[in-house]
Amino acid sequence: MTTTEIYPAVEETAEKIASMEIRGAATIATGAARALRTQAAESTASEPAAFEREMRAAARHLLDTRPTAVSLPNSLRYVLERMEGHTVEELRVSTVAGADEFCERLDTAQDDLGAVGANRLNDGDSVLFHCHSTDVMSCIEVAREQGKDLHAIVKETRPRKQGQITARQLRELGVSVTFIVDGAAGRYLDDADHVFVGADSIAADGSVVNKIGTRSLAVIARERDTPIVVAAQTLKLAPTTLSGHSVEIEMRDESEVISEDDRAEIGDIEVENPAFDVTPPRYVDAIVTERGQFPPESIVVLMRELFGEQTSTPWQEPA
Ligand code: RUB
Repeated sequence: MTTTEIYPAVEETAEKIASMEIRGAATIATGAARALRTQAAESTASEPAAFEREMRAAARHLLDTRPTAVSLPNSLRYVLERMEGHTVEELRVSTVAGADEFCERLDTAQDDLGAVGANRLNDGDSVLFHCHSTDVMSCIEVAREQGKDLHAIVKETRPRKQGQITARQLRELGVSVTFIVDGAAGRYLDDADHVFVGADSIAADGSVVNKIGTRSLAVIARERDTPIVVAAQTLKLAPTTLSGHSVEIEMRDESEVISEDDRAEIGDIEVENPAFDVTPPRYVDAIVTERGQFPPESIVVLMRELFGEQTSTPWQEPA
């Protein structure tokens, strides 16, 4: 194979991420790390430079799939920064080890985060959920292990209805579920003790980028004094926002919102499908991470500690 070709495992993972068969920021990050691992393990490159070029090309291919989830570049960065050695074999071993280490750390981080988030929940509490987040589910899982009885109000989360995944997993954890359409959130917030949401990216000013609808939910939750908790591993911190960059909001296909037939029947309309929105820090009570919980305004301190001021782009070809 030529040095710029993408291996089938990488191609397949990229397609699954783009089509959302692999979805949710943490799962996207693990999927990408595993794809790099497979490519490293199976590479037939005979020269170290060719191996490195292949790995960078694979990372760039994965990077282009979903622009908002910062866990994706953070995962690629973690693996590629650990690729080192003078021979193909050394490069292979270090890259595979980097990918394995990334997936293990992510698992541990999610468990640790779950323990912090569970501390916010009391026996008998009602929690309102938006979309589906594995970081949020980890909090609920730990709370259930602690024997806390919980009730869930689950928003459908149009257009892809990931609320159904949340509802199913909550039932598996023994949580009673009231399933509602998105527009009913205001009414049901009166019954909720907390709102729990995940994040795809968190900016240096504490703004939370998450599934579309999070912002309006946070605004009405604030109006009712219902605390809104964001469960997000530090993998979701977007280091480029430290230097003034903003997080790109992914626009998805209009077919997720309306069928071609319905659209034709309505007449000439413009359809837009932003996948995510930005919730300003003033609407967020706490960001729960594996390093403890933080008021959103202080997340920048953690970001500097973890990433420093410089963000590397190891997938780019050296000049
Ligand atoms: C999913 C979504 C989730 C975050 C966090 O969006 O917005 O809340 O990704 O998930 P999509 P996790 O379905 O478009 O990927 O906690 O699992 O990383």
